[in-house]
Amino acid sequence: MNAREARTHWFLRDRLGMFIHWGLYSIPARGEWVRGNERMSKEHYMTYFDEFDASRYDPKVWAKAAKAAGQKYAVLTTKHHDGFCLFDSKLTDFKATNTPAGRDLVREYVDAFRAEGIAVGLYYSVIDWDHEDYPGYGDKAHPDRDNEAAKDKPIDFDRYLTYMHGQVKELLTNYGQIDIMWFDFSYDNMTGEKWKATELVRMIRSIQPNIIIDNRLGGNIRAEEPEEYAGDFFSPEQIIPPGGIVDVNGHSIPWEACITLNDNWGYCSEDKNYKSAKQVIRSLVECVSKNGNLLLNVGPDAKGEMTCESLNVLNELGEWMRLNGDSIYGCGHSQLAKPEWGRYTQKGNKLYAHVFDRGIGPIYFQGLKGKIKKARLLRDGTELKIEVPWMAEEYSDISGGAFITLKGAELPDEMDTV
Ligand code: JFZ
Repeated sequence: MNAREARTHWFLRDRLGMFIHWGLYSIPARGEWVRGNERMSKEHYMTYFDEFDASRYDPKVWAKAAKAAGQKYAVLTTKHHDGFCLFDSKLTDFKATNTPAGRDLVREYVDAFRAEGIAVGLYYSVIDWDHEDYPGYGDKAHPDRDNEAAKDKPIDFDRYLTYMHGQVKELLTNYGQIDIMWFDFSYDNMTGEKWKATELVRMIRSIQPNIIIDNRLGGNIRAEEPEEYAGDFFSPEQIIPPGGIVDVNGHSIPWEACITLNDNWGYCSEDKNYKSAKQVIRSLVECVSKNGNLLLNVGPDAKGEMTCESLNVLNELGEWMRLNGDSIYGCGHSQLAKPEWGRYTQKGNKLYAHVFDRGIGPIYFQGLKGKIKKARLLRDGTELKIEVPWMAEEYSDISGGAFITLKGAELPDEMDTV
């Protein structure tokens, strides 16, 4: 087992996490890019800082929702691109402790999730629209991108790097064991050593030797010998890679699809385009069947509450996970080809058949004739009959397969019958 495999073992077993995007942008409620997208002035944005009171922020409630949903780890935006810190950084005044909230909100998050036995991850944006030494003018991602006044302003990017490294050090020193460091994100020439990434990663691992890091500091995690900063897992966003993620030699590497529940990461009051629990469950199964994880996002509102729609999906997901979690945790890709009626996940010699879609009659398992010791309905343990319907032997194309019969009462769960 190499170092990355040892570090990511728990992560690949746990499979399902909660992503949380929350900050000042939750007040205008037009998504976490609102300051950049609307080229909002600092003065305007400070009106949100002056009113941010987090009055219904109770991360114990979030942690209980995550736990009930079957989520085993979480990742919170400690600082997004806007530069606002939910934690009590000594290196800036632009932080939650200076708002009406007046508390270190990261501390409460870490304590609450850890108390529920959920692994703790910290999202940290290396992009920073607030820091005076972060390049603004001309940068397509920056609110000051076409602000002429910013054009000739000299910046000292090394000062920003000292600040950024210093904040990461604070996050990894002041809150006990941190399980995931989730950086966001490199682009154009702002990548790799531009962030002094090797030095940064060495510092991180010296403080938190077991932490896992995403791949958004740059580098090529798929290479034969990835850079030291290339990360422990690949983070595709809003897509599930059709063939999973493999390295240059075709070996599976750890990955995690991060997916929004509606069409925004940060709270967006008008966005009601929520995915159904059925879509989420089937996407989770798809990830696991391709050796990947699902990091499911919620965007709590200005006061700190998750939306009803999000909580409803998490509830339904949790009910399905309670009965069927054995087909997710510790499971991965099966050598068997994807069946017509759904997907397989596998753990050792146990094959989990996720039946999404079937017509009438028994379910066909290609290539498994004589190889199935027993078959059970996962949700309640009911015995299922393995049988060969009369005449089946006469069809050569099914001669190597086995059939399992579901009786009327065992017919599909709306989400996924396993
Ligand atoms: C980033 C953020 O900009 C976004 O607000 C959110 O936090 C998300 C999880 O991460 O979005 C990205 C980052 C990288 C790419 C696309 C969106 N990319 O490389 O294509």
